[in-house]
Amino acid sequence: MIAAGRITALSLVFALATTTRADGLDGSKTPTVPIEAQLQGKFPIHMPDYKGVEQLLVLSDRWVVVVTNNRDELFKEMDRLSSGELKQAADRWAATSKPPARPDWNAYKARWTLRDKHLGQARENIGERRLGDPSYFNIQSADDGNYSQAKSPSRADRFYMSSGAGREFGGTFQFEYLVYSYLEMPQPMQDGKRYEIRLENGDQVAFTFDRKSTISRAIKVNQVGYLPDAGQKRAYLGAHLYQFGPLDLSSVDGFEVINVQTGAIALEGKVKLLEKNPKFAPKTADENSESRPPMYGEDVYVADFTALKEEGVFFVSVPGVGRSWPFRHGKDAYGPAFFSTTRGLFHQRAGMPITTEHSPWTRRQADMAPYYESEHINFPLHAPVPKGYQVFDVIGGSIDRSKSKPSYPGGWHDAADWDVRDQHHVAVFDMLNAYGWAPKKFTDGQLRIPESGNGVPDLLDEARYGLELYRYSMDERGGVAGMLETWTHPKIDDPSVDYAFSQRTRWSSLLFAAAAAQYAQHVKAFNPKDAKLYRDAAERAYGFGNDPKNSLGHTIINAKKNRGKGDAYTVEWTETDEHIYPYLLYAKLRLYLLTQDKKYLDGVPELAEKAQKPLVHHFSRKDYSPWIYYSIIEAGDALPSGLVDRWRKWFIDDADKLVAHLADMPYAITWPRNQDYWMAWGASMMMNFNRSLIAAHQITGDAKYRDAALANTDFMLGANPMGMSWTTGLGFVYPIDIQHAMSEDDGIVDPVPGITVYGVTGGPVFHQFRNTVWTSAGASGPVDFVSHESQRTPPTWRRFMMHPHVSTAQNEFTIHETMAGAAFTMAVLLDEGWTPGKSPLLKTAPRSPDQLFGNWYLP
Ligand SMILES: [Ca+2]
Repeated sequence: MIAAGRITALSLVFALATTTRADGLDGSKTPTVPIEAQLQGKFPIHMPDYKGVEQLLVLSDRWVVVVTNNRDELFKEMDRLSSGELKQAADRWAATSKPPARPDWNAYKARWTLRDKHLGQARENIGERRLGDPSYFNIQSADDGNYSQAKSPSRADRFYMSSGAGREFGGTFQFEYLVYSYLEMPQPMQDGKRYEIRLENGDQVAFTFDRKSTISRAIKVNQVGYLPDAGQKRAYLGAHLYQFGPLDLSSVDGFEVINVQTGAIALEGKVKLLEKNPKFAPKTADENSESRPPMYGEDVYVADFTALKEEGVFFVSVPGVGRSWPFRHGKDAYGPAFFSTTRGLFHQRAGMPITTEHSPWTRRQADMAPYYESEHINFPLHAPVPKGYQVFDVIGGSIDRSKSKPSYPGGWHDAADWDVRDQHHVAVFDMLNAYGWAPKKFTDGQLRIPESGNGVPDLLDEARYGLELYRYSMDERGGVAGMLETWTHPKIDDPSVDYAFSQRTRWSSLLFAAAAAQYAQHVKAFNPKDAKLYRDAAERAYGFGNDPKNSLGHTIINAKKNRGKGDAYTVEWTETDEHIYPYLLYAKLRLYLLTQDKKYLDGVPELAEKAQKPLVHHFSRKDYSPWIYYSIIEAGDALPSGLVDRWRKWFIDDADKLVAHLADMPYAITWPRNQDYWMAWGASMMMNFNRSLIAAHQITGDAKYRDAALANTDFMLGANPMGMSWTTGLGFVYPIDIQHAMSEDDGIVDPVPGITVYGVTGGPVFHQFRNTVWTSAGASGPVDFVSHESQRTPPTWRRFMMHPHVSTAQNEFTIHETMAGAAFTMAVLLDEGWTPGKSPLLKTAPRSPDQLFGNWYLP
């Protein structure tokens, strides 16, 4: 995770990183492809003809959104107002920002000073306000008699969105800001007819309104697919029109589910209203429900197609609205998503480059060698970090260059940048548990990774890679480090920073021991030698962690202010037994399960009593804490039945509590309806809730738990108010310009697939957008461009704005907070016998930029 403080430095880094690389690792020659033909069949997704208009979003036969981007005209006008100074500054910065040139910092500053001086006036001068004025638009049709004479919309509004960083004009625009013109058609469009919308400035878009080819963004489906035995299969209908309120769908009647290959109607049904403009439930009994905020700003309708039996690729077609994105319906629906999300981890591998042999998304190896030592402590996950503790000050202030190891292939880069930390073991445990429940599903060659073909299921290979760095960090005592980090957020190839391991601690060693033991248990059947290597490592790490002599006790950690460049200071901390219990419990259980040696179970019942429980703060749904206690159930035959029963009950109770939320939530997810807070940093990543649900399903066999996990998954893959798939590369409308250095630097517009971003936070629109786009500075003070107050407070579940640098809480991700839960879910939902050989995945290339619909997402 990257803290907010790095933003200025990062913006600069990204501004610099746009040159073509000689070594071919920037993707500049990577071909792009359109959406797979097999997903479109007889009903290719209709692409309008654009002239000057950037995108058209159809909502229904009554409402469309014309998206425009006026940066060229705006830049020209600002330049004119600045008497040519702006272009000079922007050109100068563009020319000097890339090495080996010396950056012209005056030009860097002047671009933004001049922008801030003239932007407000320039927006007035180019007539941007007119983009919310009905008379600015003319709608005509050659084949719909209602529009034989050009008509203006009956109502219109304009709305602002960010589609990411502004990279042209020397970065003058921090945002690629888009104007969404909401237009109400004076008469409903007719099925199969062609329409043309002309803007007063001559821009235009022509399109067909057809319920079998025109995507309606108001129809929200899981854009990946549905399993035939899912207990509930839903498309949701609804949209929020800001000052005009919820999209009116009251006249909608039936829907059809159509097979794209045969063209046949596989299922028909009625669209039903679930709830009009739902609000959050009261937080307390005495709170008035009317005073609670709207959840989505939509009237939520549902097209329920649970009865669909036929397998294939389908879409939902709704007369008067349009059609959905295509989706798979079949036992193998999640195969491609398993491939992408697990390979998302592969793309994060530390200590190696990603080359064209394994992916079109390539990067060099991050420059981290050698690995030094430091006094940094990667504190126990369940305990608070000491007040005032600054990782960068500690590493910068205590790095010991007298001890070092060469670079080594192992571990995953955490997020947008390059550090590696053992919080990531949740991904290891997730994969190993999914494997342990259904070993036959996972085979060698499934993932197109360097270890494909080694005889070991690729899923186990990826889990091993996550562990290798920690095995490598093991010292002569058996102690294992918990983190590899430097003192700043550097570029991938910055030779001026040094990386260092954190201290070997009892808990990091025990955590590794648990994971290494579980890996050894599963790999034994394929590679006994590797199983022994990992068993030995697990036992040594356990020996270190189980020995109180290795406690840090009361310790004084050296640091220096300003990331190691300032005054020296110290931080004190005391390790207690409570810090060790959960990890000791875990290591004992996993070593028993590996070796069947009952000595490891000594003291387990007492430890299970004393150790911090799963999900209890600072444990959360984003970590491995449930897996510690799930191991008690796995070792149940050798433990007191009361203890085992208690933990079975814990999982069932937790899952029941989650399942109970489903009925309350119009968009079905296991989120409490009264919670409109604490949604950030992966908290609203609903697939993180699937660990408890799938565990309860394993324990009881009751399908309701798996169905709840499927509902969460539907929501994360597009069946949500914004119609967004929150995982890159999955579905059609996923975030494009995210906080991920590799995706920004590889020269490919389509981001690295398999990354689930934080997404909706419930928080406000980031201040740079408010201060530049909602309000622009003008010669005589700030000019407000927001057309209606409703735009300043989007409904809570619509609070996401795409940008790679300035909105970290929404656009970044981490291995443990978001990626692990997605990879786990897809692995659990994978069908036995799935291989990428049955799909074109091995040849997957980035999508063509015009088909990256997440650039134009639904507000
Ligand atoms: Ca393999």
